[in-house]
Amino acid sequence: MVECYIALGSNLQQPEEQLKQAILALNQLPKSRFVVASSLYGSAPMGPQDQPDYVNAVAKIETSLAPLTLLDQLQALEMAFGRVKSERWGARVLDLDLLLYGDQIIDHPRLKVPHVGIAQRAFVLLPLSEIVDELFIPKLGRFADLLLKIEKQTLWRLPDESNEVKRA
Ligand code: ROI
Repeated sequence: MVECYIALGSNLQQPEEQLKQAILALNQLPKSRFVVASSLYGSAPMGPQDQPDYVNAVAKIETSLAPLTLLDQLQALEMAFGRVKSERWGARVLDLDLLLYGDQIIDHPRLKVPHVGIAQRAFVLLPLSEIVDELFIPKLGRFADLLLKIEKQTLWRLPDESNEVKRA
């Protein structure tokens, strides 16, 4: 089994509910074990500003699926949640990004791991910091150093009521 981290994001159709359902769906992935999810965070959109705020989280799983098979599974979930491919960096019902696949570097037309945006995105790094202590990210270095370097972005942890499902 390989340890993987997946970023979740939504800013359409009750994003908080979308993320809760998506976390439940990640629990059902074949040949995988769900480990933990971060709290849910609200975040101002990165990219075009004429779209709603996002809800973001990060989940950790262990899997014996190959990287592209895992990607297929994640993309099938995005479709099942009603994602339609629209403009680049536009609003979406559900985004599932494979951030890390063990310590592998993957450079495939369909999949780049570590995920390209990881180091610049507070809405990825902050949730991730809740669920990892030490992590070495291939090509980028120590996770703790990335956290120190991140530029200020608007991000807020959603209230406890929104985060109750994962403590059940
Ligand atoms: N901005 C935020 N805050 N959260 C996201 O998940 C997110 N995802 C994206 C873009 C459009 C880059 N902006 C985002 O894909």
